[in-house]
Formats: sequence, C-alpha cells, structure tokens
Amino acid sequence: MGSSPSSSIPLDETANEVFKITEYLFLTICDAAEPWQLGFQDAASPMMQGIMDLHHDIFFFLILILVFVLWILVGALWHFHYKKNPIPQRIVHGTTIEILWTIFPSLILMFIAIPSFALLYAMDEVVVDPAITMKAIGHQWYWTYEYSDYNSSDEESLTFDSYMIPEDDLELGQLRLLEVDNRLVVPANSHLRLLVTSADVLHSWAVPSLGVKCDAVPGRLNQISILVQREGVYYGQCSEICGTNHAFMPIVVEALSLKDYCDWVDSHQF
Ligand SMILES: [Cu+2]
Repeated sequence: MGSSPSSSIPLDETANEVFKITEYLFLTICDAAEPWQLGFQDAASPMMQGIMDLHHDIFFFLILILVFVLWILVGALWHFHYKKNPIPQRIVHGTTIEILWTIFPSLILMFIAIPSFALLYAMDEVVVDPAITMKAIGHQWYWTYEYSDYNSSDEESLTFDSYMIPEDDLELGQLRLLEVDNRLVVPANSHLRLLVTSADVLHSWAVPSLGVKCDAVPGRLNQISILVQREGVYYGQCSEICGTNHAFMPIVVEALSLKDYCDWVDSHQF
C-alpha cells in the first residue's frame, strides 16, 4: 500500500491521533469492571487482598465437597439402579457413618469460620489516627465529598459534588457510566477515614478493588478505614437501589502520591 498525497494525514493530525491512542491506552489501564468479567478486580488494599484470600480458601473446600458429593451421588445411582439391585436395601441405621458425617462437616465449617471471622473483625477495625478524614454523602443521584480537615471556618471547606459524565460528553478512553466530573482524590499509602452518610434515601458507597462497601444511611454516620496501596484510579458504583438513576451515580477514587495530593488540596482551597 503506497501513500498517495490525497490519503495522507497532516502531521499535526497524526500526532494528535497518536496522542489520543496513547491517552486511551493509559486511561484503560485502570481498576474498573471489564465486560464478561468473572473474577475479582486486582486488589489495591489489604482488605481486598484478605477477601480474595478467603475466597480462595473457601473455594478449596467447595471443590472438595463438590467432587465428593458428586462421587457419592453418581455411585448411588450406578450401584442401586433397579436393574442391578432389584431388591431395595433395608438399612435404616449406621452409627459409625452418622458420627462421621456429623464430625467432618463440623470440622470443615470450623476451617471456614475461623479465617472468615478473622477477616470480618479485621475489616471492622478502626484506625485510631487516620491521615485524613473525608465524608461521602449520597444524594439522589450523585455523591458529595467533603474534606473537613482543611476547614478554616464554617464557610470555607473543601466540598464538591461528583456527578456521572453523560454518555454524549465522554472523551476517548473514558468509561461509560463510570466516569465522574469530580473524583474523590486521596493520598496513596496513607490511612484514610471515610464517613458515609446520605441526605435522602439509602445508598451504598462501594469500590470493588478497594474491598469497600458501606451503606449510606440518612441520619447516621458509617465509618470505614481505607488504605490504598498503589497510585491509580479506582471505579465503583452505588450499591443500594436508591431510585430511577441509581445506576448513574458512580464513584471514582483517584489515589495520588502524597506530594501530588497536597498540590491538589492547595489548588482546591477556596
Ligand atoms: Cu443507588
């Protein structure tokens, strides 16, 4: 294929295209759900890592039980087929087997319960002295974020609304139904406290790769601790049905280095 002058693109336009593609590739490498995804998103917090580890632990037992039960079931169907075994068995009692099928499932349940409770309580653990405290307020149908640590007076605070970007306004590489106009910007590798509440009905603030899902209840403050272990952009959605536009109030967390975070705060102080 030769390039004729009529089909060649001007240089600045080519550069622009290359820039757009690079930007697209960069933007698509983020922590969001993928089409037809079956597994978890990559963990970005110790909490999510714990959830994934527990999931794998339980899956081990699940496969073991599944194979065993299938083996018994197929074996029973095979051996006790009416052609093979025309006279039905008259067994009504077997002490040994009854003791076995009580003790073994109890042991398995214990092996599942111990790591499960350990994780549950670890997730509930509150960091006593977090680096920053933020507030997420659910509205029909957007989120409001408040950084009250930087309040110098009642009138001045770092507060903003976070609305989904409508499909028509999306730029190349931005995620449909997931992108917002104002992201929740946080420092990476710092202990964060997030207070979650609602101004109207029940909402839920959830970001899968951070392992966080917290109900936003009107008249009540729920508290979660987050530690984002790497810089990046994390996508989540409202996870409690809250009305017509429930599907259109996504959550985007942007974790920056401490320096970039401080610059961001400086540039947003009113
Ligand atoms: Cu909702």
